[in-house]
Amino acid sequence: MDPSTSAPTPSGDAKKAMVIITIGMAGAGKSTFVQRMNSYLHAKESPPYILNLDPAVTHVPFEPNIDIRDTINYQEVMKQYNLGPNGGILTALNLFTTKFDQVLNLVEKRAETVDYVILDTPGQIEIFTWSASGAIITDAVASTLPTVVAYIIDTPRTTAPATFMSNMLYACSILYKTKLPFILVFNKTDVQPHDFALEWMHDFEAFQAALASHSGTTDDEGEPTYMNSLMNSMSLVLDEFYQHLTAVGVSSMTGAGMKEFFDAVEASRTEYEKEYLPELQRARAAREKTLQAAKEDSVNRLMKDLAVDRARNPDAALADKWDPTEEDEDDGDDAEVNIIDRSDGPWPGQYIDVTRLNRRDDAEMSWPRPG
Ligand SMILES: Nc1nc2c(ncn2[C@@H]2O[C@H](COP(=O)(O)OP(=O)(O)O)[C@@H](O)[C@H]2O)c(=O)[nH]1
Ligand SMILES: [Mg+2]
Repeated sequence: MDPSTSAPTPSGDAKKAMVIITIGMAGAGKSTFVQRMNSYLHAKESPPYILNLDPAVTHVPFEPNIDIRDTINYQEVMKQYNLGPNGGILTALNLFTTKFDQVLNLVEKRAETVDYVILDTPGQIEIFTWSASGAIITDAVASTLPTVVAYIIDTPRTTAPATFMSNMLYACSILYKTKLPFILVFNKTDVQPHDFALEWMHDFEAFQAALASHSGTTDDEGEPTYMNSLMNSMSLVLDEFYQHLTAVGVSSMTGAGMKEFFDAVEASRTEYEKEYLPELQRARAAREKTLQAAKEDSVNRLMKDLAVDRARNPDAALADKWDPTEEDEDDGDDAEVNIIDRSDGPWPGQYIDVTRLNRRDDAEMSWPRPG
């Protein structure tokens, strides 16, 4: 084995699988990119473990190991909650998030045998900028395994400076929300090379020049429009954001740039371990400390109340004892398990009864909960 790949991580275990979360606008090419990663990794004899989190997709170009569509019927969700497509996707994902501990359990088990776990997500980017389920999913995944966000950009459709900026602002808000290592993936370079984007990112004056040369940037008197001045100022703000990013150009169609992408992913592993992980551990320790203090405080108060109560009512206290003959009322409703790991079937995609399969693991089901 290559000694560099078996180097222990700071936590002391063997090298862990890396999670790649693809995020981006609808049509940017997330699913095609996931398929490209899939075939690239298959060629390297390191097949990834793939999760499809898009409940509304009718066809995915790859065979996911876990598919939200096996658990949640998005059409049914729209009907039942009287929602349109956007609300339907969001609600479907929220429902799926309630089962995410089971998903994570399956992922964690597979993480010992695969090098990469890949998440394909729906195009509703709001999920990752403000919805609870997006944050729960990214936090849960990232507190379990080294994680990187691959932000997919439709390069041919982002050549207008204003579109470019709005796409970068989305990326920016996801970066600051997740705080995870982040790779900008300029996709579709077979149609449009991404050098213009790199130039704009490295040189804000070049971006401002591009902005000024676009029509509609000056008003009737030749003064810059409000939008134009706003974007000029924002390009300065984004300059700081660009410092923290890696950008690669790929074509999911031809496979160009995939090696550079995976080099960036490996570099993110170090960033995750050096920056994200210590921060996570600090936050976790602080949370545990306050939780412990709160627990002790409430136990103390309870004991005090109880003592006062018993002193006041000695007769009642005598009768107030646990009765061992009383029925044990366990409704057992947590036993329901319906996340399907397709790769456990004799052949991919075959339905299997995981209810029985996973029961025995329920006892050890535990994952660190975020926030
Ligand atoms: N030319 C070209 N088209 C692409 C590339 N990647 C994706 N597409 C096309 O872009 C469209 C949207 O892709 P899809 O993967 O479904 O996007 P998603 O909504 O982000 O999952 C499809 O028609 C793809 O064939 C690429 O690298 N080059
Ligand atoms: Mg897709």
